[in-house]
Amino acid sequence: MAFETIIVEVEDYVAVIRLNRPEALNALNDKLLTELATAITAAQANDKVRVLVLTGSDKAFAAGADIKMMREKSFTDVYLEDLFTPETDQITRGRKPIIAAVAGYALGGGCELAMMCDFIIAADTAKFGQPEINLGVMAGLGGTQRLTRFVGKSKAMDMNLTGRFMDAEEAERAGLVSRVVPAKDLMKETMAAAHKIAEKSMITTMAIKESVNRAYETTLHEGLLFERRVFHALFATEDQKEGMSAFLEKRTPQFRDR
Ligand code: DAK
Repeated sequence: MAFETIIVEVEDYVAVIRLNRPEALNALNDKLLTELATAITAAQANDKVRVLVLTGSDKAFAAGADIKMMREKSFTDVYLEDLFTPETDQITRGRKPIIAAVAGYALGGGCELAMMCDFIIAADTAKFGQPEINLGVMAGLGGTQRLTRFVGKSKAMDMNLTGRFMDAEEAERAGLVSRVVPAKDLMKETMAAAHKIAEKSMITTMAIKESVNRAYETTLHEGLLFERRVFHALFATEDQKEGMSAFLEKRTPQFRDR
């Protein structure tokens, strides 16, 4: 598939999707989000893909939604268009894991896009922020919701109200990113994580993704119940027998997604 604003490569069961609007620091516009949603949906449906990686450039993962595109829009425009909603619904709907590999700026919609992924690996150059307040608006794709769940109320308020940027070290301390790596190693480390996940049983991978995400949608009691039932269900798979047998026989498991 030919895209203009993203680059997609599939290799060794990992789809790498790179945002590619360097002239605007990968700012998100209709075209980019439509292409991204299309690419992610295709990767989710592709048997040759087990894990997705979303990344940007050394300078910017994405510097937010495209301000030029938004400047002249009215309430009626954004409300009736439901700008970005169908695309982001599509991006977050998939069952295979998506890792965000973030270097440089991840601001506004860029930070929110990274948070739509299952986890974030940050280069030591990464800078996260919700600076929409400086534009006379506020976050609209999760910056007051997902960010609050990740880093807590105090820091989410701080980020959204002051518009300040958080560096990678602070982001790791706050629980926004899973790890920080030197910028030159970002893709090597991210691909190593992706390949490690790609080796597992995809049934288990999907079950884990579903179960962790459930923690954000329900009470602890209901979440624990859900986790237990999914755990029980995995004993119906061949991969459970294979994984446990391989451990006891001191060999590498051969998962078959069955
Ligand atoms: N949009 C459009 N162009 C952008 C951009 C953006 N968000 N960010 C950067 N650019 C462009 C700059 O205009 C510049 O273009 P030229 O002047 O060269 O033509 C080029 O990228 C390089 O940027 P700078 O010259 O500014 O580069 P610096 O290194 O000096 O500064 C920076 C980098 C990232 C600190 C700075 O560019 C910056 O502050 N950018 C804006 C960051 C920002 O405010 N982000 C939040 C955008 S608002 C919605 C839900 C959510 C949203 C929208 C709708 N709905 C549900 C409907 C989200 C909103 C946002 O994200």
